Amino acid sequence: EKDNAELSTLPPGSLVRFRESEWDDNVGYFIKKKLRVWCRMHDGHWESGQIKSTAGEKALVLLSDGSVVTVPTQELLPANPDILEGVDDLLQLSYLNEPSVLHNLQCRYSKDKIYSKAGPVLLAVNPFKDVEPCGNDYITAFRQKLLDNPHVYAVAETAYNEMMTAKKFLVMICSGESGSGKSETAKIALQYLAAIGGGGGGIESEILQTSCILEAFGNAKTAKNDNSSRFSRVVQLAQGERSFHIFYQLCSGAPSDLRGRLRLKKASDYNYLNQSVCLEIQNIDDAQKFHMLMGALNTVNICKEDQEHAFETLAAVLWLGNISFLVTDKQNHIEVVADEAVINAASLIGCSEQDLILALSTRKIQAGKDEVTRRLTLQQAIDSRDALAKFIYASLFDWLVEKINVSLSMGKHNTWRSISLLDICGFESFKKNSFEQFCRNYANERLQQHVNRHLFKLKQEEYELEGIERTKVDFEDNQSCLDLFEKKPTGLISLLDEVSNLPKATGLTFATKLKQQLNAHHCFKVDRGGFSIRHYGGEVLYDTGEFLEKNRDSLHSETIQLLSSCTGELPQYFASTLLKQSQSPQSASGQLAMLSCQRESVATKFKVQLFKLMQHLESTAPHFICCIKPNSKQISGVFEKDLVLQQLRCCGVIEGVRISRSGYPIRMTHQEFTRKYRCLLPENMACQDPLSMSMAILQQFDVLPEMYQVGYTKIYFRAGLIGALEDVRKQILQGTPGVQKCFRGDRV
Ligand code: AOV
Repeated sequence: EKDNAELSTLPPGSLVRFRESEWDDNVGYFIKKKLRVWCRMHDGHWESGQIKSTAGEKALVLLSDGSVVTVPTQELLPANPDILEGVDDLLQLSYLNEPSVLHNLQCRYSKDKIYSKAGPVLLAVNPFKDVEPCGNDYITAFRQKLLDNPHVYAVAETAYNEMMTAKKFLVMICSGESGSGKSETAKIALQYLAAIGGGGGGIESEILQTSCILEAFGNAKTAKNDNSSRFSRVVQLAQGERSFHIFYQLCSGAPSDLRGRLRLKKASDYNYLNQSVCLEIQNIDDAQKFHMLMGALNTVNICKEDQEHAFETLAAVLWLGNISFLVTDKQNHIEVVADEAVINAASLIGCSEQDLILALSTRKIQAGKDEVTRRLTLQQAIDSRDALAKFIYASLFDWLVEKINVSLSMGKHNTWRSISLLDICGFESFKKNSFEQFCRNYANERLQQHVNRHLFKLKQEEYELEGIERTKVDFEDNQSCLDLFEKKPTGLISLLDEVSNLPKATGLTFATKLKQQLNAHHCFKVDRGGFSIRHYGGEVLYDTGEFLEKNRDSLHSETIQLLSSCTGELPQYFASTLLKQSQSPQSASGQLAMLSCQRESVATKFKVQLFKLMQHLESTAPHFICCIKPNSKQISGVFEKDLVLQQLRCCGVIEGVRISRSGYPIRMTHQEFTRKYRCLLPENMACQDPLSMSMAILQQFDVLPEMYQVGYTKIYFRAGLIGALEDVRKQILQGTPGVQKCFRGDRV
């Protein structure tokens, strides 16, 4: 009940009678004591200040810029003492509210400290320039434990040790939004692991070179990231974006004999590339990148013949995109224009022009017992051409990964130990969200559950190990949002598949179906032109407009048949792999027919892959790295608080921190605690073992037992306690007379 002036004259016992409610972040203590605060301004941003006086529900606050404002007390949150400014681990903060967390990260970022910890999670704020020291010297320093600051190397080192000692399967999970630095972070981790685990047999450079290859084939320029890991982008591009780098690299870097064999033109001559009016990336030389790629393919031992096959396949995709159609009747039926695009595409995949034309313009349909051939309409033909191009490209990518894996594992033993690096697409919310965001956000919802459950488990295990009372650690599980997606037959994915199978259905049909079935679900709402979902990272509005087209996989038996009859080595291989994946015991032609009707929708395929990934993750010990994008301009030195806060919520950092702080968020070893606070004890008491001394300090201050737990090696506190002890310590160190007097033992 006393203000600062009285505080210093009271003896410790009566001075601090800790009550839980007083330590709540939002009420009481910090206002009464006029401590430093965060003050929420009209526009929602937080300013730091000091309470000057209070009257009822209002406080007069002196802001750090010298101005004074009157604010409702519910707009105030406690700020941390100076001593905690820029700490390595957010959990060391006495107050873990959002402005404090943001301030800490910004403080570190301004000093080029891009890595911080949030308990077991490493936070990496994208510097958009080279900052944190990397390279061999630092690898050695982390290996020899000479450095222990938060760093990707430290996470990789812990994971490596765990793998070697506990013989475990490990995974390092990089999450974060597009352009936040996941791939770069994964590469830094890979660099460390390759250096310490390569064994000097040359595999290090092979492994590192794989990034160059995978990026060429798997990455593209987007509005958010010049080098974004992407999919499905072969046939459709948004303004200002590019398709996969490899196409541009090939077009500008292929030597003339290869150009001749592939009948290659400039990138601007291909429809799949020129539609977005963006053919180059600033400061990137595609031709030079092509030479680096050739070097990488050689290092990884992809033979010349296979390289040639891959380039042929890429050129075939480009030529397929140039195939055009002529509408011949009122029903919109088409004929294929037999121009150089058809000639070149057919020759590159190894089929006759006539077969390619037939596959792209007709479809066989079962009418009773008979099979009739129907001509395709313009839209059907475009879909069928694009589906073929997408299938060929996706298969090429899988084939390449397989080749790399075979090459890297050549002559090496299979082992029971592994570290996986997961570089997952992050949670996304744009003004307009479609099927892609639907899939991404669903995957993130699953991953988030994995993270939360793991952090929760870690917390429980730690309490048990320390032998302290079992404390109920609550956390918000997102199972009901996952049910919204996965439930059969009334979850979003089942309903989407059901409607996608109706030939005449539109986005509106889908929206109506959802309204009928899901309106009662608390995470779901029918909303402007679509629906919205309450994700753990915030509400996202989805536009149902293109959902059905994107979900259908319109690869038909004609196209599969065409590929399997091709003489080109890769097209044939792609078709046979597809057939092998189908479990049907029928003849090849029977299988083809079955396959085209049985092919799963994109959403279902995605769900199956996600389940496989989750299964793998369940069996591995995870290490989490959460990447954060400090600004949307992709430049260094700018820290936009709102953007960062949004990501901290989306990455689940705030929730993770909440889990870690529920129960007793602050922990210190007894040694650390007594080293810091023994000055609070009268001299004659400061001579015991650390555990007893910790207890003595707490008793001296009459701290209520429910505010702390004493473990075998550590002491755990409820939020806010350290902030108060710190205030008293500061006064003692500053020699405030009343306090000194008290601590000399003159108890009242
Ligand atoms: P992402 O993986 O999270 O996006 P990237 O790893 O591609 O993001 O990073 C985007 C860009 O940020 C890089 O091209 C670098 O310019 C810069 N960058 C990121 N991390 C660092 C770092 N540690 N040091 C220096 N620069 C960095 V996506 O793949 O779009 O979801 O799909």
